[in-house]
Formats: sequence, C-alpha cells, structure tokens
Amino acid sequence: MQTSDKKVIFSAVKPTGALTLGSYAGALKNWIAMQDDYNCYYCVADLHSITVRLSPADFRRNTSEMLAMYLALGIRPEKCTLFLQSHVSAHAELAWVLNCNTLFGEARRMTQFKEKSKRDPENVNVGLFDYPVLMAADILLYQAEIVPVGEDQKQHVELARNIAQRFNSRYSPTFVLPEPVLPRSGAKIYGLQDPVKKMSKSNDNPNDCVYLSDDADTVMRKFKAAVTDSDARVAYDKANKPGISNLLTIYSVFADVPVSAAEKQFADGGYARFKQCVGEAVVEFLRPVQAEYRKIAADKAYLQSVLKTGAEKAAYAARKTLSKVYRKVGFLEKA
Ligand code: AQP
Repeated sequence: MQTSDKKVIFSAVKPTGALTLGSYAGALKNWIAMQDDYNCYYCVADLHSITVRLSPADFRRNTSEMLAMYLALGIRPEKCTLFLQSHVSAHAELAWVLNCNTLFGEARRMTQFKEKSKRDPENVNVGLFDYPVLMAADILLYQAEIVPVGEDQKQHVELARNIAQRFNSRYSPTFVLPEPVLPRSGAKIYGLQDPVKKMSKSNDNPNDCVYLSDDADTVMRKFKAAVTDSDARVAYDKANKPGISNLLTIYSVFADVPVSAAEKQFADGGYARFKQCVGEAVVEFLRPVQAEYRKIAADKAYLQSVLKTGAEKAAYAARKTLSKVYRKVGFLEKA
C-alpha cells in the first residue's frame, strides 16, 4: 500500500501508437519494479498525443489498449495511482501557469521539438512546442522526486526541474525538484532497420519496431530481418556495430542478463543463431503478457473502474498542489 513517507514517482507514455520494446525497456520495466517501494503516479498521457494527427477512433483505441497493456505487464492499481491525463483537469491548468514561468528560449532548445518539427514540417503546432511544459506540469503536480524515463526524455525532466526552481525562487518553495532515473540497460532502444535512430511507436516502417502486441511469428520475422554488419562477431560496440549492440541490449532487457554476459554467451556463434535467440527471449517474455492482455482488454467494466478510482486519487493530490500554486501566484480564492 502507499504511504505518505514513500518518495513520489511520476511517469507516463503517450498513446500515439502501440507500446514498443523501447517503451518497456526505457520506462515501463522500471515502473513495475518501483511500485512496491514508491508512491507511484502512472498515467496514459492522452493530452500529449494530440500534438500529432490521429483519427479520433484510432486515438480512443490506442488509449484503451495502452491502459490494458500497462495492467497486463504488471502495473497494479492497488499499489499505484493509474489514470488518464485528460481525466485530471489540473494538468492543463498548471501547464498554463508554468507556461508563464518558462522562457521561450529554453523551450526552443528541446531536442525532441527540433527533431519532430523536422520529421513533420506540415504540423509544427504550438502544442508540440509546449509539450515539455505540460510534461513539467504532469510531474510537478504530484511533487514527484523521481521520474523513470528513457534517455530521450531526460532533457524534458531537466527542464521541469529548471521551471520548478524558477517558480520556487520567484514565489517561495512550492515544488519538489524532480530527477530523471534511467534504466541501467535499455535507456535507448534503437530501430531494427535503422539502428542509429530510436525505436519509436509512430515510425512509418513497422519492421523497424517491435510492438508488445506483435505475435510470435511477427517478432521472429522482424528480428531475422534486423540490420547488422558484415563483421560476423557478436560484441558490444555502439559506434562501429550499432545493430549488434542494440540486439545485445534488447536481449539483456528481455532475458534479464547483463550485456557483458550476453556478449560471452553469443561470442562463438554466428549472427543467425544470435538473432534467433534474441527473438525467442522477446517471444517468451511476451507470451504471458499477451495472454493476460486479452483477458483484461475484454473486461471493459474493470478498465472503467480502474480509471475512475485512479482519476479520483490523482485529482485529489493534484488539486492540493494547484491550489497552493494559485494562492502563491495571487489568484483570488473562489468563495
Ligand atoms: N526506443 C526507446 N528506448 C528507450 N526508451 C524509450 N521510450 C520511448 N521509446 C524508447 C521511453 O518511453 C517513455 C514514453 O515515451 P512516450 O511515448 O511518451 O514518448 P516518446 O519518447 O516520444 O516515445 P515514442 O515511442 O518515440 O513516441 P512517438 O513515436 O509518438 O514520438 C519515455 O520515458 C521514453 O523515454
């Protein structure tokens, strides 16, 4: 059970598509491991998703499927607060206050904004630019000390910390300063076809990415086709052997062994056997998760009840912080 003396954690994934091996390695694996020892707030970040164009039907499906997948992976609503971001209005409300305490220049430096603007120049909307400020609101509302994220989100957590520091010194101590926590292995999983680019759920090439919902044949086919090199030596060398290094990292995350042990295990075999073993480790991991997913996804009443309880718990904690912020800024209290 949660107790108030536990450190607070916040983390989220946005339902722009189905969860990938990268989402699990970078974030969800840590979320699950931390549930017992921390007061965890985990959410499906649906507000963040509308910075990209999604049909309402796909978006709704992505959101429900992501929630069911969180539960199937082992996120326990009895141990943490699990909710949808749009169900707690304080996220958008705090974001506005934080917007007015964020410098345009610091938001403009965000790497993800620059990369996403380049990838889709037709849709560089203000929401995309403002995304890290909403993310700061997500974290600061719950007074989170720890934010388990993958490498690409580290810069956003650092921005949240800077915004909190600025607010605290402008008004008075209000927010806990958050720290990003990265996994030891798998902080950045790369694409199987392009192993120098992050594996992303919204990638146009489905072969670059393994989804947690992929069936065994698809997983094996994608690993078999993974880009490697002509060196025929299984060794971790990110600069010169990005494909093999990425596969070693994936094996380490899903077989739960250190990369150095995986390197030794496959040192004497060829690439074909190695790829086969990486695929099998992922398939073995996914088998029980997908069986659980099918049960949970079919139980709409259960999913609704998880969201209702989660929204109530999250809204209560969020409102406490937002009221404090409103008072400090100087908004008159509602009679
Ligand atoms: N490939 C990855 N390796 C390690 N960690 C990853 N994460 C995402 N991809 C990888 C981590 O998962 C968390 C949730 O990320 P998100 O979905 O909210 O945002 P994202 O980082 O933009 O993820 P995607 O898959 O790349 O989404 P799209 O395609 O919509 O932009 C974060 O902690 C992230 O670091």
